[in-house]
Amino acid sequence: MSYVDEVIERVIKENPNEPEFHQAVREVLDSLKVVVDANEEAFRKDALLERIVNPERQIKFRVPWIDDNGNVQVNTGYRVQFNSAIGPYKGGIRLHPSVNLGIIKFLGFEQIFKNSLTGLPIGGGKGGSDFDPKGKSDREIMSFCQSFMTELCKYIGADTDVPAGDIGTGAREIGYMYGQYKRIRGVFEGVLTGKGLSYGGSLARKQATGYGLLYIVEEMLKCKGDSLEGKTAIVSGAGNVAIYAIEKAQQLGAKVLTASDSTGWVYDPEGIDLEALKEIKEVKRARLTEYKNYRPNSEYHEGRGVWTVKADIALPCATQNELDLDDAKALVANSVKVVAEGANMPTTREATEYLQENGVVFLPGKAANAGGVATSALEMSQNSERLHWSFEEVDSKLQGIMINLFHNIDDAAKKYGFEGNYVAGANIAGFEKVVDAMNAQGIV
Ligand code: NDP
Ligand code: 2IT
Repeated sequence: MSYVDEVIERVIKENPNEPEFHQAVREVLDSLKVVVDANEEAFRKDALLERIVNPERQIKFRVPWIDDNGNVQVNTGYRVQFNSAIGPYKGGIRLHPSVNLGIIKFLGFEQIFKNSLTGLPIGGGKGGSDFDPKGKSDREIMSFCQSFMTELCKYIGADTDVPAGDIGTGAREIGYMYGQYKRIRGVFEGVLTGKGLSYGGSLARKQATGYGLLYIVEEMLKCKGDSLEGKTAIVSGAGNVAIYAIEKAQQLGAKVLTASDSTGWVYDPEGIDLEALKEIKEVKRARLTEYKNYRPNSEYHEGRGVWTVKADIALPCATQNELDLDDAKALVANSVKVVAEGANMPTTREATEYLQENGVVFLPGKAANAGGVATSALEMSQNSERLHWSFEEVDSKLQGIMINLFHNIDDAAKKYGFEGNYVAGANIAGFEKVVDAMNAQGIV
């Protein structure tokens, strides 16, 4: 059995009931086979892959908080500090009832290679809780965030581990967490990113993941003599990533036909009304059913269905495994040209392979959504030098990072004989830098 297959087998055996983690490890290690096979003896001797798939540290803790009725609620908190070879652990905090250790480990594992691809000095980590922010009052959100940070603050710091937003964690939650960190630790430092602009946040961080997604798609198209101008796009999700992906797609001349949330999706033949979407989601924190009140000619559908709409470009921006084989078949039948992942692992393995086999350009999340964490690293830089950069400065750095990232994964794919396979290119390019740093630092 090859070294890669041996390690995959061990991961499955030693981490039972963590299917998303197995899926992420399998996808990365399978595409590393060509690199690992060429170095098998050295890697095996150093147990390099075993060290890559085992987090440096995983923290699980109780989060008690008091609801508006005076009852005590208890949730579980997690922080997985996966790999610090190239910098302090960096990655978001997910607040969603589906969160468990396996989900946080899959996200933390992906984050190692994504952060490496940004070219910036950030290691991989992720955290979260099974707390559900939906329907909670501001006071309840604050109560949870303060309790969560009371424990988490023992393990993080501007030079050790810097969390940020993810599903269910936006500017409001980051603010409450930051306040509690500062109160307990007594230091005003860049320990979280995605902060408000009045206390150390970076301009363009809010937009960065969605904007970065479109910058990489535009660069890929440019290399084929094409552009986003005049294209149609379908987007899933209606959160931070989806909203700013739609905004940039529209700015670059594309027409976005859909958005979705966990209850349903909207189809707007005239193109999504972004101001309406922002008001519904960012201001009112309401459901997409409201969209029809703003756009009577749009359609609202319960459940899933975004991927049945015909378009040139599909941008999954909601959650993991939201685009499966049947969806991929529908997209191919509708002649989709590009699928680029704004979310983390939104496309199942079977769907990814089907798309690639049918000539669809596929940009994996660890490359395509890296603009968010890259801009978080820019926020860290600004915090360190106690300065603020202008929106234009941050945005142009983000654009440069995404363009470089595209060429990096494109070159890696070509170098190893997988031209046009950006899954292989991203995994290989991300891995090479981490391995180099790990080798240089000895067996730690
Ligand atoms: P938000 O919480 O802002 O938005 C998430 C969106 O996805 C919401 O519209 C939500 O619907 C929908 N959604 C969440 N879970 C499900 C589900 N189980 N089924 C269907 N729809 C769902 O999160 P973000 O926009 O920040 O994150 C979206 C994705 O992008 C995640 O995969 C995240 O890991 C990834 N990502 C985020 C980055 C960031 O900077 N924020 C950076 C890189 C990746 P509803 O409102 O009904 O819950
Ligand atoms: O998945 C991700 O890259 C994020 N949620 C952003 C992480 C960060 O540190 O900004």
